[in-house]
Amino acid sequence: MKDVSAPGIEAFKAEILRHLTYSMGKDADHASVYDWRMALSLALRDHIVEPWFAATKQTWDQGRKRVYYLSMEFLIGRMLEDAAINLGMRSVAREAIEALGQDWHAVVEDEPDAALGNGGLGRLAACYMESMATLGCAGYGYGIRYEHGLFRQRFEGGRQVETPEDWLKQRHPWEFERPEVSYEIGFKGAVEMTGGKATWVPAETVLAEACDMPVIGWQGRWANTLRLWSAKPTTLFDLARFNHGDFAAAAEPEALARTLSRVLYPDDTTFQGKELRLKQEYFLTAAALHDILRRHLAGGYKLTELPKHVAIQMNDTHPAIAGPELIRLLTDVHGMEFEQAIDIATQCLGYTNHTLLPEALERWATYLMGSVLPRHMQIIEAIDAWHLRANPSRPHYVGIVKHHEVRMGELAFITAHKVNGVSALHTELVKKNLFPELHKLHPDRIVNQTNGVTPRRWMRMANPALSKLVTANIGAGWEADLDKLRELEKFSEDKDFRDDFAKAKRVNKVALANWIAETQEVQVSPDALFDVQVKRIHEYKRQLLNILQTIAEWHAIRSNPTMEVVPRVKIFGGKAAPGYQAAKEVIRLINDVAKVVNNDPYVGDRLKIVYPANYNVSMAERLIPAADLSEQISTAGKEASGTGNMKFALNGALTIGTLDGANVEIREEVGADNFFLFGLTAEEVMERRKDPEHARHAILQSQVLQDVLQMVAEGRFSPEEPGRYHGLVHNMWHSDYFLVASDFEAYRAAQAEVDRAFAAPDRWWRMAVLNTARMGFFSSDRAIRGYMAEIWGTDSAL
Ligand code: GL9
Repeated sequence: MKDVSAPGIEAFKAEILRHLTYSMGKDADHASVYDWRMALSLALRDHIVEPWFAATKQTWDQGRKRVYYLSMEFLIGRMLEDAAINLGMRSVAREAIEALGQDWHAVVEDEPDAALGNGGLGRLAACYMESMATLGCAGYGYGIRYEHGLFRQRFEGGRQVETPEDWLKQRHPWEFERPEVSYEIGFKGAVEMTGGKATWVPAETVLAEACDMPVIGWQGRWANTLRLWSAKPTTLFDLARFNHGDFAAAAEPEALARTLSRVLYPDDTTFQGKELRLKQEYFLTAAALHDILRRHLAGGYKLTELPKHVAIQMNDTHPAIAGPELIRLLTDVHGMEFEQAIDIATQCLGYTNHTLLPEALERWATYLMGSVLPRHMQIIEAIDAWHLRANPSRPHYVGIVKHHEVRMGELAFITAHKVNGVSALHTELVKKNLFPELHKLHPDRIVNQTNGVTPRRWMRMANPALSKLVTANIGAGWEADLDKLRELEKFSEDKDFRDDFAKAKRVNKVALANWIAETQEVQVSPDALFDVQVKRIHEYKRQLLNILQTIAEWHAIRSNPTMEVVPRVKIFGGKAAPGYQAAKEVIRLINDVAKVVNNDPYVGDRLKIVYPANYNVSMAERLIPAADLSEQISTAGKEASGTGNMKFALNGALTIGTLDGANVEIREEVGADNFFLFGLTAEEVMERRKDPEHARHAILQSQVLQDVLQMVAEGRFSPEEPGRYHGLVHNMWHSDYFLVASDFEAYRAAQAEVDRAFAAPDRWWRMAVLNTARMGFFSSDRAIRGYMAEIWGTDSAL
């Protein structure tokens, strides 16, 4: 799709060369890939600026309500190709750079991933920013410009080793620094009371300095801003100390401040309670709220009109200090009464819950909250007391402050007018298990917004082969109207179309097989079934179930060397939180098993295991379009939604999965016949856990599982250290909280069904086509429309 305003190739070549010369200071003969990438990126960026200005101006002129998406994580990935596609300039950009003698792929792949997030939650924020821009929903993302994003992962002897990530080592061409936009953010100190008026006098201050990244929507019709804050010292340099020769101490204030935006916390689903993390959360939130109020007042509006102009979405509880901070600004700084302030704050705020895992829920010790944010601690207590006054039937064990802890979930719930879960099942569990009492007091507050993914990045950009096929058969336009994919349904019965669909998949599989051969010291055949599980490594996601079944498969082939099997490549990808030992053990086991299986001459091409290190957005873009089978096998009730599950099905992979998160809705949409279901339901899981010996009972019922565990325990995959997995196997027999054993046989049976389906190509590709055809619902455009209508109260500017 070519934008009307896109330049011709010659003109764009000139734009690239101009940037190469005047922005990079290089001539074409001496330019490196990096120089060319920068020149191309800057030339593309120029084309974003006009629609960006126009959108900003229109928002001001129309006095539009703006949406502010507050998130500690934005997992953006690469920007170059995404921007080119949304501008309708990919082919112009490619032809121009090739005419200048450069390799398009080399230039695109020179860009480091912006990895300012851990996983699903951060990637969701990035997809939502893109959809807001596509839909003309005026808004800002607010986040932290981490100097170091998520750590890099390497394997040493099969073990995960973390090294710092360094995306800002090179210049980042997609941002505009805004040193003039900065706010002083305070910490600690004391609260002074004068005439019933509270004033917080912080003991430490840092500056939050803005850095803007434009986010361009599909066809360049609208652009929003992702504003990321960097921490800077308020006093640059202690000159007195410097003059006394104490050079290190002189730089101390600067070093202290900068640690605030230095690194992203790599713990995805465990809460740590560290002071620096609380400071980061407040840093983001306070900077955002200062900016929001400044913009509101600059529009000439009164603070009582805030809910008419401002919607603030809290992405999980990480920015949940927004309620107390907004109330503090309205009362302490602007003199509003407390009850009016809380009313206004609540009308502005929305809270998205992303997990039920108890270990993930943020609960700050009151002594820590009271010391880092003394005034906020008072306000939190006032909110809690106010809520109890307004709801005298509230049970004594319910509330924000309990057992010397501030519960951020309850705080976010009480200060938001809407609370949403991220899949139908998850939302029901939020009502029933997470906030049952608050839900009873506020029955209209909890709503569902099932997650979605942007089809621009996750199909159009990542899967050109399938995109071309789709457009050739149903025409253009599906990218921004994903329900249009339904028109593919009728082709599921068309043998020629199915062949073309399979061919598109094969193109992607060949590309992946080549990349694997180049980078992983393994050869895989594109004729094998590509079975992919990529996501954070976590016990509840059950990579262990997958690898144990893989061992069973290997053992079956070994026991029967002439057995005919459907050849499989088991592909794993994902990082473990650095302190999460159980997850790291699973990583090591997968790598140990891979070493044995891949070098087993009896097995040959029938089974391979590939685990490329450092899974990230770019690797996802490579793996997902090439997958035949998508593993979504979490213990039911644990995965809030999942979004990888959506990307796979959209790209024509079939899902093997449990009734968990959005799997439930995916299965409803694509049809039960086109989904490999197995395993206990969320209710059955709870029932099963009542038997303290559930693991032993399940293992005793499966000879295959017993054999597998025996091999692992004996050291078949770790001959140099036979006892390496004693602990893991012991835990399987005696605890197995995530019910790997209980679901093992059902999973194996579902995998056998997968084999049968794959061995019947007509059946397989019919199912695959129907998956792609029926995934329209999972566009992030649908999700954002839901937020706009049901939570933000905004409409499209387009
Ligand atoms: C998560 C859930 O675990 C996922 O199921 C969900 O799809 C995403 C987005 O809603 O949110 N919650 C959470 O804390 N993470 C999620 O992925 N963790 C990370 O982002 C690593």
